[in-house]
Amino acid sequence: QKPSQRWIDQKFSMFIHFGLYSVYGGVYNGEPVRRGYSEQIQSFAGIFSDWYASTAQEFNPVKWDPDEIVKLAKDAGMRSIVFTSKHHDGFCMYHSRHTDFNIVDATPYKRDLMKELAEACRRGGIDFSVYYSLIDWNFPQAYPISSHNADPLTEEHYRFNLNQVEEIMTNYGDISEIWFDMGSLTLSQSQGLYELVSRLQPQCMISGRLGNDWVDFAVMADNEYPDYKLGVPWQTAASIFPETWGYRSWQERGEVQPKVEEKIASLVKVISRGGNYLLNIGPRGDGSVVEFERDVLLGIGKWIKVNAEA
Ligand code: JFZ
Repeated sequence: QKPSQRWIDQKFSMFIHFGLYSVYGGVYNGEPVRRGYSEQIQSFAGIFSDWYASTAQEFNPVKWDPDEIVKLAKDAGMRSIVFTSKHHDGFCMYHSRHTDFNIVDATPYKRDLMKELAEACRRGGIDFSVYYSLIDWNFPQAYPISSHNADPLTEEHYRFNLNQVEEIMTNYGDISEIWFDMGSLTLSQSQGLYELVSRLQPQCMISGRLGNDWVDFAVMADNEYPDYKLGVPWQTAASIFPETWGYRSWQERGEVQPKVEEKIASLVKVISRGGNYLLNIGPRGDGSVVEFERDVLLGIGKWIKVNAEA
């Protein structure tokens, strides 16, 4: 069953970084935070956990429209969406039973946004996948905001992750891949998570970041690709600008067309070497898609229609 041929055939997918950090948009106390990725603003701006958590009361993404997102992905020529179920801040974009720090219980929005996206993908005929951070700055035993993101998971934190991965793998239909990120795991922790996912969803492709060789595909950074034939399927993940994945309000974006050409070149390079290209968008805190990012995606889709579709 694995590697999933369906996954290998996706070729081009949408990554979405959307979470509580999107409300900040890379700004804290009225100042742009220039260090680090904007999705990690809590860490890079040194925001106290209780202050950061209280931002949830302002998180009301009423402009988020999952069917529009799916339409954008399809117009771009993408065949799946990988969504941040939980990033390092620990905020869950789905209704978790294992913490209140989630979009249903902690925000005025009160809706399971991830479930609505999964359903929109299904309606639109594209695959749905999740990103899941193994580190969690909101979890009491998780060494919150360590200067290095690689502290080992305690037994209790590991159990918490297992519980959350179980609910994600159970309540959101078919999941094409799970993009585990960061965190140092022992051999048996990597194996435990791998076996849990495989038991619940045998077809689900598991990302290289789970570690200890318990992986189904390797992950490369943008403009990286293996220069020899890998023994495993692989994917290249890229953001529109390398400085951030989450929304950054003060990003200098420039012209759309050169960016379209840059990303088409990456896409062609990756696909022609047998990889999958995963290109990110970072919606605003109100749920709207940044026009520049939308236009880049539509530009790529137009090129694919003219040049690559049989
Ligand atoms: C990780 C996260 O820390 C980051 O916030 C974002 O979610 C990104 C997609 O994943 O950061 C990485 C980790 C490794 C690489 C790039 C970004 N890498 O190997 O090139």
